[in-house]
Amino acid sequence: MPRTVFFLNGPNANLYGLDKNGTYGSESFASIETGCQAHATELGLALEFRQSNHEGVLVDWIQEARLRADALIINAAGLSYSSVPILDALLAFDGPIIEAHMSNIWKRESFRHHSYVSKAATGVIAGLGARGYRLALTAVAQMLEEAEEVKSQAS
Ligand code: DHK
Repeated sequence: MPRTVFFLNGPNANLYGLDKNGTYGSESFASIETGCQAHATELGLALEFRQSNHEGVLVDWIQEARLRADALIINAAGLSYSSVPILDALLAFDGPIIEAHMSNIWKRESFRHHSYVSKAATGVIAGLGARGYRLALTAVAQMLEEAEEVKSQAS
């Protein structure tokens, strides 16, 4: 059975590619999703790629991931720096969590340097644009495979 990965995107991610100052590159959000879906298929992962501008919706999806997902990739966007509810929901998730950002958040304004999501994340990928999203998928596929191997050796 394929492993399920939730890839959750926060506020304004739907505007990627339309951003006038080019911080997030020229690729549209829909095209980024298509690339991630294709890569997930290559990796044998079932991918749920979602975006919301609403904190509570993201919290609901993280709680849904507890029941349905083996790993979680999240770009909480601007909510990364403020959302204790998202952090608390992530802390209740059992599998690997990758925090992803399109831009290098540490090269930007200081208010982007402290992410609550990082407190729950297994690892962080930032500054590599949509390439980083595909690397995050590769990383979780490897982590899930390794966990599977450890489990089968123990049994
Ligand atoms: C995306 C956003 O929308 C910003 O609010 C974050 C993040 C950075 C990104 O790089 O993907 O600060």
